Amino acid sequence: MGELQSEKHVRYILSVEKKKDGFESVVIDHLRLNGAYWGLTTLDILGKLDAVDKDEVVSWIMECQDESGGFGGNIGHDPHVLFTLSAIQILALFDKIDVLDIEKVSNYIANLQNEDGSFAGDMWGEIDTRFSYVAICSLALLHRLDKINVDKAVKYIVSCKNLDGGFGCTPGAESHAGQIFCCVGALAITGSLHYVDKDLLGWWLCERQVKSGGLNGRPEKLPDVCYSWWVLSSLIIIDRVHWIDKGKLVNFILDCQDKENGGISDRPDDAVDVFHTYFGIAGLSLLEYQGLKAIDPAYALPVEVVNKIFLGK
Ligand code: GRG
Ligand code: ZN
Repeated sequence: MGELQSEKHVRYILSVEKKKDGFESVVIDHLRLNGAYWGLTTLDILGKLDAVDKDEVVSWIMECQDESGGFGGNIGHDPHVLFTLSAIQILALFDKIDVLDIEKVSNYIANLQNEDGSFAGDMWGEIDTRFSYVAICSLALLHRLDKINVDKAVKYIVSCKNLDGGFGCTPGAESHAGQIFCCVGALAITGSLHYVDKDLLGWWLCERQVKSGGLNGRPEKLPDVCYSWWVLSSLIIIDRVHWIDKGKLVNFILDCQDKENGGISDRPDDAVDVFHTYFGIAGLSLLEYQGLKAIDPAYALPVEVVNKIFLGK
């Protein structure tokens, strides 16, 4: 178990897939925009964002923008709202949102809203509450929520609420911790948390903690470090985080570290990846582990970044 191996995790993120020496080349070759967001946000939580070349990352991001205004996962890739949020989040980390043509990006996102309030992920039209969250979070960060019908967006999310208090990807779909994060996060951002039955949902979420201290995403499933983000952020937003054993969860996450080469895996002794390294460290930040910057549970960005955007300081 032991302590958080912060320095090793920084080195791991900077050299993912080994043999590559620069973070940027790794991002460009392997991880694309989502990966860049996971890696860079983790570095920021660890206080090491200055280890990367900001200008290089920003110009690469801008090359991922399609003429529609949306962003692709890499240069020349088709635009999708998921990558568009990652682009906005990374620019927010670097305090560079002003390089965007905000009108163009926000029009791209707003055009993905359907008549019933739901959102498509891209021009192909798949609908999922993940895309509702991503669209709402993106537009909020751009101060452009007025571009969409927020009431309808909220109504659609509420229509995905289940009798167990959780939320699914579409109306009637099973509750899953990942979708719950998306729905609760979007409701928090739009000031609509009164639609959540906090005790009922809090009960479902705290039951995700298993004997080892880790959290699973649904009943009867294995624990996985990524749910330290999806479940914990939701519990914090609805003010029920004291319903789980935080100490045991900290130990579970620390147990998933590669103590030699850095990185965090989904569960003890599995192979590490950048995705779970992010969720482990972001989870520890939510658990107020010492030495980590605080992360905002709804925007999935450091609190200081969110404060700068909304409070100007
Ligand atoms: C900015 C943090 C952030 C997110 C952007 C992409 C997104 C919005 C949210 C994704 C939410 C989601 C659905 C997460 C779940 C991911 C996951 C681990 C799925 C695995 O599900 P199963 O059923 O695995 O394959 P289990 O754990 O149930 O066995
Ligand atoms: Zn996982």
